Amino acid sequence: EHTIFLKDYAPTPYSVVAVDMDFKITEAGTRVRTQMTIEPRPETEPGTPLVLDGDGLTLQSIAIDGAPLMMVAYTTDDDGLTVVEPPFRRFVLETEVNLTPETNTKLMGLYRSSGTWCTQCEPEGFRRITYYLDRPDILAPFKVRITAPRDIAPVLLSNGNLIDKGEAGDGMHFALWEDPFPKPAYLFALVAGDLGSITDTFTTSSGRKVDLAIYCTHGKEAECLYAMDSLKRSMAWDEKRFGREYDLDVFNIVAVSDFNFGAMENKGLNIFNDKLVFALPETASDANYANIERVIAHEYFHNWTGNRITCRDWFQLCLKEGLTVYRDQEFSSDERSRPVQRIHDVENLRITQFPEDGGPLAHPPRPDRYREINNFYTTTVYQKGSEVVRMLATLLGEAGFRKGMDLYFERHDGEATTIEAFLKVFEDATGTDLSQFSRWYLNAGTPAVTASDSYDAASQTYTLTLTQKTAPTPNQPDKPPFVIPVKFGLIGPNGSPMGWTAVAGGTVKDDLIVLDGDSVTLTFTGVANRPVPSLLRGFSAPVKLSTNLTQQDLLFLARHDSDPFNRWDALQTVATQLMAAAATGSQPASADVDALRQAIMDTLGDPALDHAFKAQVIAMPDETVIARQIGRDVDPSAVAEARHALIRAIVGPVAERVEALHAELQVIEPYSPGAAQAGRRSLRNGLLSLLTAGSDRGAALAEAQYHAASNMTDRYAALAISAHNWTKAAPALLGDFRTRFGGDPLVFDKWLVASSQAPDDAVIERLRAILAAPDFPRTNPNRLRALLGSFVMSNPAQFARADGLGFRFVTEAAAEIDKVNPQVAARVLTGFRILPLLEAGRREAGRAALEALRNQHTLSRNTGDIIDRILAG
Ligand code: HT7
Ligand code: ZN
Repeated sequence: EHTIFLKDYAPTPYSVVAVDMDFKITEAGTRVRTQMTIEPRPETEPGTPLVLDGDGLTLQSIAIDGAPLMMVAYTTDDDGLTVVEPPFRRFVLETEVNLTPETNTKLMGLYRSSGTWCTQCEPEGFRRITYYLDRPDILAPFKVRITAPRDIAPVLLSNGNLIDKGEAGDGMHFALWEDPFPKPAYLFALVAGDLGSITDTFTTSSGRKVDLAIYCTHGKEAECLYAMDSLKRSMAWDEKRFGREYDLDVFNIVAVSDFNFGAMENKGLNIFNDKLVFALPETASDANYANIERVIAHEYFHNWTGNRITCRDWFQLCLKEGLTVYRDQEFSSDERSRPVQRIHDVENLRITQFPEDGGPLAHPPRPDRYREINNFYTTTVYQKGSEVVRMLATLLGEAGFRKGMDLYFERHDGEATTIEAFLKVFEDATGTDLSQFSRWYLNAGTPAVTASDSYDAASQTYTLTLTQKTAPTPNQPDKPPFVIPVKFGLIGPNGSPMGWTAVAGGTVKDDLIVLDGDSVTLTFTGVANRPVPSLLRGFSAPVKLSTNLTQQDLLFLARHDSDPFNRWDALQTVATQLMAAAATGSQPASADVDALRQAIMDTLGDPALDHAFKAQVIAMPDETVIARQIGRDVDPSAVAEARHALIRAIVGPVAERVEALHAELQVIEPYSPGAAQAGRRSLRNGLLSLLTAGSDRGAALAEAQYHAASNMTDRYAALAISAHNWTKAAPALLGDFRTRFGGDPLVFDKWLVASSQAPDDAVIERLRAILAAPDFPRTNPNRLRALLGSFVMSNPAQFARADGLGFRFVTEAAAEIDKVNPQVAARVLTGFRILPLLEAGRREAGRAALEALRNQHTLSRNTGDIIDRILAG
């Protein structure tokens, strides 16, 4: 099937000067009339055909400058419309199509969600609305007229500013929107429906008053207040941190229930998955609140990084996504705790991106080919893309990075540009050569960095050697060395930082080593004692670090490192190593377990550390992280068992103290989603998790907490912990939760997630029954992802069962979902990327399930592409 290559990029022969659209919406269907003012580019030859994209459209009429086109003057097919010989001057092309948004289950283009008409155009949805040059380097100002029945659609929204509205006869009304900022079609949006709203205002630093509104289903208005608060804080932060002001008179957000992604940054009209807007303490957890804040910020920040400056082509996706994730992570760090945010983001990277980068779906943050662009909205483009920007900031320093960003906004405002242009602004602003650095964008794979050290007491010399190596990835057999910023410190025997008088052998500036060759050996002189090195502080590069540090050294770092990230990481490394060893047959020595327990208890007792950080320290490594540590021939059941056994060994002797701490930490003040209270709850629930997995006391405690909880954070934690450990009470608690909240779809998702995490052998049967129930909303992406996505990604022992039942359950479900919504099906199937990691029997069972799916069904390009890449890997 057709592969698109970056090397084939060429501008279109025609540009679009302006777009006027007219939507007539009725229950019977939607008529779309589009007038595009088009002109040939200076280099275009006369007679060059105009080729417009279209997907599933049927042309009703076509005219140029008002004159209908003869049949011979144009052709249409499945991929679009061609005007054979357009005028060789500026002209207006008018087309008309009829859409049936009611039957659009792919949720791309114009569709209906709970009766509301809404759109999703990124990346290639606009061509499902009208014939167009649907690519991000075509920028034009849009005027959009919407006419619809007033009773079913009193709210009519599009991008930009509202310039007119009124009656349109026969119970119809209209609104006219104008977006003065030239934009690519993927940022187009339209909403029409009967919606409630909350409103507010924000005054920008230059005094412009912006009207803010969040639209939602009637009755949900109070649940939008936290989102509104997050929006105002985001707007203020972008002014302060990046000097970026909002540019229109209005900023609207709409929450919809059926959405393929988290949210969409359409110019002036962000559309959100409602799970990232609605929050009340009784129905949303602290994690939900933090996510809402983050995604509201992310979409708002796109106004500058994505909208004002957009991508030249979809290969450049991480130009806007990686950068915008970096910006939202920085926002969350400033609003909450920086170290806690960093740990959270790195954990997420290791659990989601490292497996992608080390498996058959690996691709560079800036890929050079794709078959289906929707399959490249990945954790590599988003999260690794952010890490690459973060490394730039580390290498250039805060001031240098800001200078580069200022130049980026100044030089490229209003353009569709590239990763190369992005790197160039930093080169020009700081005089740094970033040609080797650009490899981070162009190469896939997680570099393995190895550190080894030695100390010579006689000469007071400390030697540190760092090497890097990156394994081959699909289409990229050889990896050149990356520029790896390694932040570091040396710690003396009493736990305080150690200095040196001189260093030779490589580039060291303050606390930064730059590893840019295959290896570097640094010699530090004037080092009074043997230090313990703290390397990759703050996770200064997205690499896998292995060191020759002993467990004792690591636990020393866990106690003494001034870098909170490395304190956390040292302890996690010890736990991961012990669990990986146990899963492959070497039971940990009891002295090692005792030492780890002691370090955990000391951390818990340290009054200088905050609750949220302690919660992260005591959270035991995820099963996927342990599996990666093992590296090959993994038996996920053995991993789950080893993990469980180590938790029992750690907690057993201290269960009473842990239980007392759990009791002590109860929050009695009224609920607030802020970091302080949320941190306290996360520690308390982390303790509950340890107790439930690691002692006989936990199950009853979890049951009691479930019933006594006054907020969703505590209730859901108790439910999820009970389900995950499949306690005696778990089935009854799941039953109670379902009846208690069954009517709220977003809470129903929580029930689905908790249900999918059960470790018992009957879990697949139960999930099958849930999915097969006639009233299961099988067209809603949130429901499907809650059930299948979390099963595939977070229940590896059952998903990768030796008998293949887990694999077949998922492929059979995916075959059905693919007919309705290929994007959702494809994403669920990415869970099969773990196959190469598994022991042979499971690997073959997984492959057989995928092959059966591939051979027995006619699949979408989305799922076909994912399966083929996994099977080839
Ligand atoms: N830029 C947005 C991506 C997105 C999307 C992609 C494919 C299909 C549906 C989609 N909805 C939104 C989201 C973002 O990164 O902010
Ligand atoms: Zn984004």
